[in-house]
Amino acid sequence: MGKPLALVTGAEGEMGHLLLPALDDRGFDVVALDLATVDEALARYCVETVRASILDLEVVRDVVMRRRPVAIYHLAAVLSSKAEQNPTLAHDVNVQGSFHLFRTAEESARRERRPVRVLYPSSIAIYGLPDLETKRSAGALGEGDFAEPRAMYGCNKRYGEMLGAYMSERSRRSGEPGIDFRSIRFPGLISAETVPSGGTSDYGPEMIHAAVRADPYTCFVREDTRLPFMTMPDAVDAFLRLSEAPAERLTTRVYNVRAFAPTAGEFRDAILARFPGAEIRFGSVRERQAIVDSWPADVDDSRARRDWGLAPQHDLERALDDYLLPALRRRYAVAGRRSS
Ligand code: AKB
Repeated sequence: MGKPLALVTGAEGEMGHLLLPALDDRGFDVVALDLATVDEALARYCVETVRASILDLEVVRDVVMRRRPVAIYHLAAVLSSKAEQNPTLAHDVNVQGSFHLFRTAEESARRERRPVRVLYPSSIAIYGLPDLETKRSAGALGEGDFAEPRAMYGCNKRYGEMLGAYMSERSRRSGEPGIDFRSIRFPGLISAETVPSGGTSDYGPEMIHAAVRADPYTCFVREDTRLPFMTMPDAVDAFLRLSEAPAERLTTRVYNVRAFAPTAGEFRDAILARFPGAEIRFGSVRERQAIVDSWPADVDDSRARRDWGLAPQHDLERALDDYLLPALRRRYAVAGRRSS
């Protein structure tokens, strides 16, 4: 029997950089699909790379039907800040693209007579707090609290969650193979491999990358803004744990995860403790501030811990000292040597 095959859409994005090697390590053949050319360093983990948009419906269908993946990690998305600027594109990619992919995965499942596991990164953006007072008093939100998004990306992701859960349940009831949909609402993610773009939790990673590069940084949210975060290795570990969990252990198809929840000011203080000369200012940008003000200060991840053993390794201190700063110092020292 050949190796199981996983398809990763949006593979060249932030999560793909750690997910592809992790899937390879776990014995998967990996097919990567992305709008951009997949980086050579990543392509070596793949049996095929496909340069296409998730909206190239024929190409997506061809890849799924030809490669017959047992698992699909659907990472392709337009993130929250970009989605507010371009809601039509966000709807096309996040809603139409997902709908078509899920339908094609279902078609493949029926043909192969076995389910296709669909792993879907959702987001804290699906929450919608009406005002700051409610955000402060609500504390850590459970999966069912305030799930009424106030911005485009959150609306798109909430629909994706509901669509996936609906399709899974429908095939379970009918006894026909279909998609086995599993989703994580990720908090802000911080990677040493990549700098994010298009998101609204980006201020956290941007501040850290800027400090290591010795660049001044103006943070686009207020100092008292609080959001949950997680490092990318912990996020990938969570995704793989959920993917591998026996179905009978799962009590929902959509889980919260988190690792630490600092204010932007606490981020700055942790960075200043390590880089006393770092120049970090605050200059809140109204549209982006409104987005994060509607997101929760924290989420309750107890269901993920109980059902499939969520166990993030990095709190903020360990994220900086054990993962981000050593890797970023190496990365920017190498970049500095290359450009000098
Ligand atoms: C974004 O800021 O849009 C993402 C997210 C929290 O889903 N990082």
